Amino acid sequence: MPKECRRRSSKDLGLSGLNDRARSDRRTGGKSPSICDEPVMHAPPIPQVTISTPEGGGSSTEIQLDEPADRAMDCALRRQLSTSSISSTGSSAVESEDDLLSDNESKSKGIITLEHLVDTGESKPWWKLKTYVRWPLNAAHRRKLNWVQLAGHKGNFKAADEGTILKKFSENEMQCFEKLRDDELRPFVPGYHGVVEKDGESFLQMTDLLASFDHPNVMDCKMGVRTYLEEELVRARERPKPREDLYKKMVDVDKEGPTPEEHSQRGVTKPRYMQWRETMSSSNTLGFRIEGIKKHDGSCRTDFKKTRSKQEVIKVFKDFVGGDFSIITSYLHRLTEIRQTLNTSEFFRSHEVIGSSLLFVHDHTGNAQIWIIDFGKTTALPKGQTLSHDVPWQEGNREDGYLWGLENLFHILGSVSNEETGGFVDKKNSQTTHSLCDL
Ligand code: I3P
Repeated sequence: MPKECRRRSSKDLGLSGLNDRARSDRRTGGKSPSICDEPVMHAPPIPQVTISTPEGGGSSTEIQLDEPADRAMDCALRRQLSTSSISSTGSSAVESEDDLLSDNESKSKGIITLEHLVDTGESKPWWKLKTYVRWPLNAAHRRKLNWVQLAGHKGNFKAADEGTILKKFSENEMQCFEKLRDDELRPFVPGYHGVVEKDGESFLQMTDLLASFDHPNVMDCKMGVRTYLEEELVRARERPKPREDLYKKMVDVDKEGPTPEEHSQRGVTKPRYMQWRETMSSSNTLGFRIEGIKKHDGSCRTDFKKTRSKQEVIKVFKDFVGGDFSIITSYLHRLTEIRQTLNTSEFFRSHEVIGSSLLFVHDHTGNAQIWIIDFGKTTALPKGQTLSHDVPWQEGNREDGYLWGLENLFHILGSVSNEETGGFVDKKNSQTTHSLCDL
């Protein structure tokens, strides 16, 4: 079995479900970049943070994998937890610092399984409808199913009323959604419908972004050069907590990853792991990384931890659109809108955006959209302070490299478009995209 089928990791890959045929009836219906061998832009220097940890480590315990009953279940339905935007513990009406900073391995829940909700037509609680099934399903069976694709910390999502999903409550994310209601970015983020209680827990109710798609293809790109909060660094320095689960994840990808000290204590701290992830993937070099892809046929890949170069990223994008380059053009239009809106958004200017993703979704009808998702670690700056989002991070300046990553993403997609169609023209700006390599 290929590795990508056994080990999966991604964050919030899809916000929610694939819809049955009935719902699909409502579906909505010059010169451009060259490909360079080098990263599109030079990465801003990322200060290396080495946190020495006590010999023997802290309280690392093995991550608890939540295996489904049928271990032989089709690999496409399983993936390893990678991340989540926020706490997965408790009902958390008020989020603690621990929740926000999330360096507690108890929050990791291991294998994430796509949970299928069998549409029996009866009104049963969501959890009674949950079942694990093989993919691909035969056509008749598939029509009966909606699934909710869970990612991030296990249990973070639940099915809700048609067209919406529930995400585990996070004070931080809720505040972001409240502010985004009045911000120019509103059309580019999931619709927010408030806080709801279910089974004694609080959730944020959000629009199901996949509801208007028929068998969507979904890609999650985590934005920014930095995926951890500055507070996490400070805390790891003051109270280093080596984690065995992160050590194991590191060794899985690269046996040489841990330092001799980390090997001997079989643990790495959260920021150290996050920095390593950024270096192994394209976060540091391109300002974004591919976290996961789910295709319309149900296949799922999250083995992108070492997808680093521009060429590798281009290859993944080409495969994602399956040769339909008109989809790339649609994505470029949407990215253009997002870029323009970010430039004028008060929310964006006044927030450090960490761990947020762009969710790419398209289907066979040509419907293609991108949304900005996951605000669990997006934090407001002190009043009056703003970020430019495109200058190098230095500890203390809270810059996240978001716009820098967006620019690279834009030019990489432009490269793909150029190969096939001769280029994407950004009509609003009356110019053709150029790779920064060309300039
Ligand atoms: C995870 C990823 C997540 C992070 C999670 C990591 O690694 O970096 O962003 O969650 O920390 O384990 P990977 O992608 O390699 O699986 P947060 O973004 O919430 O911090 P966690 O284990 O503390 O949840």
